[in-house]
Amino acid sequence: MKQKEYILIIGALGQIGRELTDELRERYGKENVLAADIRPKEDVSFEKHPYIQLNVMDKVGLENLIAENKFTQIYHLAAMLSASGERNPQAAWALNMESLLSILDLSVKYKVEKVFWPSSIAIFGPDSVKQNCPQQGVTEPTTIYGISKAAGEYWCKYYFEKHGLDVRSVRYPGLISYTGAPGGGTTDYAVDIFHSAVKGEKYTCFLKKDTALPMMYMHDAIRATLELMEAPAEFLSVRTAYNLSALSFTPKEIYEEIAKEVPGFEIEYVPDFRQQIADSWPQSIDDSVASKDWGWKPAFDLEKMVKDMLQNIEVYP
Ligand code: VAH
Repeated sequence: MKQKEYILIIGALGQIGRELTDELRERYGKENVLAADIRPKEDVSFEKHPYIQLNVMDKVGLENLIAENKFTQIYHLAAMLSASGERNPQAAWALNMESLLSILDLSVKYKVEKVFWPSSIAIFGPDSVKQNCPQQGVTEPTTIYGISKAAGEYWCKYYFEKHGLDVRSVRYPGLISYTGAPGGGTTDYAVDIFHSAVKGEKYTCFLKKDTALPMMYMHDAIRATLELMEAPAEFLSVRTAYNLSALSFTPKEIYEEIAKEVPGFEIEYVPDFRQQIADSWPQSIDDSVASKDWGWKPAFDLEKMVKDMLQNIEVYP
């Protein structure tokens, strides 16, 4: 008799974690998904039950939690993103790498059946193919975030090959969602812009208007994650991380799409240090291997995403 799923999601209050927790609870039952994040319980709105405060860098606490619970799956999302990571490189490397190694080790030790860990198109760099960047090719990331994700991919492949751990990963593009305030990512201008639009404010964009980047609506990202995790292991030919793609647009293009729905909305472009990060990344991604291996296909184009975002966005002060 197969054991019932019991899932731990670390970083449950982050941009991906919020929506992934809700979707996992829909599919596996509220009580079978333990949401964990560094924030204390009293800070947490209670639809995230059951919830536990967890510092993923506390190795003893993390091992006690995993040893005491027979988790069948662990989703490890906690990380410092590209822009924040450049402000604090050592802390970004420590969080992004040490926590992953702890999770990989403990998942083998306590026989966790499946592990998910997010990589990013940030593993690519200035010498990578710019258009339809392939699954395999030049990476050479230039941010600590990208370096940690590239290294993490090889650790995941190592634990799959040496220990048989079924750890799976995707290279998320920039993700856009209406839950939660914009974070420390270079692509988060594409979230921030909606908050300005709905508040009737002029948006000051920190990237140049023609900076095309790979992007994806969070609904697509969550579905991709679960389709990968539920795919039969024998279908999977990639054990670093799958390229994932949906959209590619510039600040000017998303501004114009929003302005169709929000007459009078204005923008100005004042590039900062994040322009250099954006310029180091591909403009679009080839995800044909994900499509071939596990049938990936995005559902949201730019127009459909903009309409859905404006209908649902939670305005943050
Ligand atoms: C960032 N949102 O901007 C993340 C993402 C492709 C970028 O990984 O750092």
